[in-house]
Amino acid sequence: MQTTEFIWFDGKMLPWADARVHVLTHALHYGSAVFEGIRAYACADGSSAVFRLHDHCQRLINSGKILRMQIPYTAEQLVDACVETLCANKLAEGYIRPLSFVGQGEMGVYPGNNPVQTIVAVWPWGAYLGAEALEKGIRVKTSSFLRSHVNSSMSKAKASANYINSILAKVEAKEDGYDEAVMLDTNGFVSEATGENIFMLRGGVLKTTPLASPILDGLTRASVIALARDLGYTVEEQIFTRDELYLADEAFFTGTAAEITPIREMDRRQIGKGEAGPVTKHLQQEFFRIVRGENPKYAGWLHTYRV
Ligand code: PPE
Repeated sequence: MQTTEFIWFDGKMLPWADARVHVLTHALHYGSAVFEGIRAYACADGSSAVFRLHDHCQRLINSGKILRMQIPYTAEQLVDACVETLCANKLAEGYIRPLSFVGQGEMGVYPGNNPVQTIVAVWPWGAYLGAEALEKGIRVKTSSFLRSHVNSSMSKAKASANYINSILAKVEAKEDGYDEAVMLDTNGFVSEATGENIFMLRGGVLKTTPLASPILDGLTRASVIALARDLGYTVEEQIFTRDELYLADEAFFTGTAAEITPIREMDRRQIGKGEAGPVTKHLQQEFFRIVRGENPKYAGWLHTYRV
């Protein structure tokens, strides 16, 4: 990865190499941490825009609430920490990773009074699923691993521990020669990918998994639902099966890291024409205009700064 100079650590701006924790940090043993992934984009006028920064910071606090992990900052303070870290690193475009974790103190599953510590790191991060993915689409497979039941892992928390489920699926998919995994829920319906929500288009209707499924309440998902409706598309939040996806005219993933990534093949079946479809391309194009501050209608989604 491309490193930067500073990491925000509980209010202090530390040199990258000095942002360290002890090996008996609770989170390292039990996964007791929550995080965010946020993107900042360079705009044509020389400023930069962070996409839905406040919403991401609020989601971090919400994730903590679900896990009974009290994060000692307000969303506004976290917003400031993110912008400070971007500016300290003179990063006009890149990825922002806030993380709150249970620190060192007692060992054992019960987190007790161990401190909750927070960091914000930033770094340049290109296309998540490879340079060609955004344009040409990716190949995916149904994972043999199910997304955890809604009452097993709390999917609405972006909790580090949840990602062992994603890692199992991602490694399997990559080792089998695919780019990403589509995960089914414990009822057998499509849920999401290892780090992305999923949309399919069939017969002119866009469908995405409902929040009652074991999925993260993705901010890109919510933004694409709103954008698609504004553009006149019909969007339904509805469960669907893997074979409905096989017959889709178009399908794509959404996520901060993955942005809007078309799916061109699933389980060795071509999706639509086997390329990024016209609706996917339309949404992609509008999405990239919005995040770069080129559509004033959605300026409310952007937090601008200058390095
Ligand atoms: N589902 C999961 C499981 C998930 O991890 C993400 C984001 C999403 C959906 C989409 O959420 P949103 O970013 O709010 O639209 N995954 C983050 C982590 C990726 C990583 O490998 O790290 C991300 O995209 O930043």
